[in-house]
Amino acid sequence: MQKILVTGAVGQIGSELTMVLRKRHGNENVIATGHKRKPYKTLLESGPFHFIDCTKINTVAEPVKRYKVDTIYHLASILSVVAEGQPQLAWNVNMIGLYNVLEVARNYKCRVFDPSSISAFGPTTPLNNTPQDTTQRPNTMYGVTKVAGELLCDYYFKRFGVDTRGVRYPGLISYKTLPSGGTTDYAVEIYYAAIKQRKYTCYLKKGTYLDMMYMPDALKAATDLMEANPAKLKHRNAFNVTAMSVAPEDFAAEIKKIIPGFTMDFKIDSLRQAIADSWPNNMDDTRAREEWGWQPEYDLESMTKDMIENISQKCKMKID
Ligand code: AKB
Repeated sequence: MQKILVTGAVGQIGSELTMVLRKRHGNENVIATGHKRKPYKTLLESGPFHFIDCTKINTVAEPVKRYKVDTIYHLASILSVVAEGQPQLAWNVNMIGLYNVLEVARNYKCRVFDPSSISAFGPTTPLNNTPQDTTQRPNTMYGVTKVAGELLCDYYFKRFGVDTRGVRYPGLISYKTLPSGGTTDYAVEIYYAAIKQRKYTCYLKKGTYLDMMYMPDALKAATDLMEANPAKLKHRNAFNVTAMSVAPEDFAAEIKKIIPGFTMDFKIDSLRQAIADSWPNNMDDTRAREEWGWQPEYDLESMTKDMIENISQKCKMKID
């Protein structure tokens, strides 16, 4: 039986991944950890929860040692917009935090899942059909930490034999936990606004294509990769994975099919637009498909239907 520790368990991915892992491996075998944010009742009551600070190695090592952890899903990270505002904080959390997790993994023989992101690419990367192996010269602090993280994870695998694996996540969309401080957050906001106000003001321009993915697929990517046969992995850190390439007007058109009165206008945020413009329009995820069978289930249409159904229920609002 695996003993798993999840960092960032109160965040957008962590809150859902922890519950999936608990269902699969048993509640007591998945140790959720967070930093400051209060954990949700279900997270807190369904299994062990500890506050840790990834920038302090002892706080990471303590639960790993205590619970004899063998697998770490390291999800604690500062996202792109916050990282541009506070680059020093982003370096600390994203780099020192990862370094500490890798050191603990080396000492206690743990496997590590560490997600990278589309932000690991930059303005000189091919924008369309972005290859798995290509130019990576990001111009944001978040992107710098993600490329460095990919390299560091590869280094720990080659140098110390730590079984590190990762994916480059696109913008993630979920109705359960809101993202915070990312460039792609609009893709979640738009659904809440459509249901609550029937209108949305988008901070990215029409025609800004970005890779996106529905959360159930993002969770599947993490667990499938961690369960993949290592002999088949030619790449490790990190695999391009995508489910759809979408611009704001595509979301609006899909939402309008279910909420015909929905309207969208634009008020461009120059920081977030510049970040989005530096990221790929669509990635080529052939390597993930070939090496560990990656296959997303949701497209824009099925995701939109599911998002609208679930948010309406959550907000107790009827769509007519
Ligand atoms: C962000 O927008 O910062 C994140 C990401 C794409 O990594 N969602």
